[in-house]
Amino acid sequence: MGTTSDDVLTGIGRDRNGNMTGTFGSTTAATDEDDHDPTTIRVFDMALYKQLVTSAPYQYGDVHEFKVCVVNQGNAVMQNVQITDYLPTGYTFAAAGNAGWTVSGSNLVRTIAGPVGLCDTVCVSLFLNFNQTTGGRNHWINYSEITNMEDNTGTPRDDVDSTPGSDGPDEREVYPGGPSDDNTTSTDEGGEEDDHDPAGPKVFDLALFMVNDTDILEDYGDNVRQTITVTNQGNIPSDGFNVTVYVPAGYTFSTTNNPGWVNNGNGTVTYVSTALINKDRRYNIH
Ligand SMILES: [Ca+2]
Ligand SMILES: [Ca+2]
Ligand SMILES: [Ca+2]
Ligand SMILES: [Ca+2]
Repeated sequence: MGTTSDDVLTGIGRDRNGNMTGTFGSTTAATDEDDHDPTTIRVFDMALYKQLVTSAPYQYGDVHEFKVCVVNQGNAVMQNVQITDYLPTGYTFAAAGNAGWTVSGSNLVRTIAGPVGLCDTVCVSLFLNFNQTTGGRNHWINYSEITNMEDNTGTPRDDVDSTPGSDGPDEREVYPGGPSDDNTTSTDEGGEEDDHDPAGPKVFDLALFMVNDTDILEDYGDNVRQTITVTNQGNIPSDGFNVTVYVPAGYTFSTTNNPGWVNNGNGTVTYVSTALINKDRRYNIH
């Protein structure tokens, strides 16, 4: 269907006895018998996967390269496949290397002109600045999705097993490294969908701050309590940490009031914790 011999009535073929049939001089193939005309449905099915090209170790301020790929899984040549990148809190649009991408509100958009042939995969790069945030599981998970597509006549088409631009909750439940990451074989329309995929780094980042709980001292020799808070600003859990405090002149370490702390005898004291601190959570040491 759709080829030069589709609907042609003068095709040259052979009958059951092997004799030539049809009109000589026709440009159609010898196997195109005039009693046989194909009918088929047109299937529009694009999928998308996304990967972080830049490898660890990561530092805030780095530029990260992502690769976004669209895959033609249908039986029609497609064109003008529009990709939307849902920029998360921890990334900003890099100044260089992003020809073809445009800013659209808080998102980034790029159209792959194509044509994207049957079974073809077309990939484009996206460069983003990796920034520090206050922390959180999703701050560096960067999702992309197909938001529009056309067939080769320029007609916008719906997808057989996904909804362009849906950006649904189940699509957002797919995480880099998870079981549905880079999955282009899903047919779960309304679920995780094959047109939507994440990429991002694993970020391990613990922050510490210390406050005085005692504002006014009555006498020399009084106890001063200082609370230390350790915050997980990354996007993976921390299952243990050590804190060492340099005790300044003017203070002495109180062994009785500091269970869990060890006096190292060199002017420092150390607290060893095996506490699990999940993403975006904090742990107080009193
Ligand atoms: Ca599909
Ligand atoms: Ca699809
Ligand atoms: Ca991915
Ligand atoms: Ca979708």
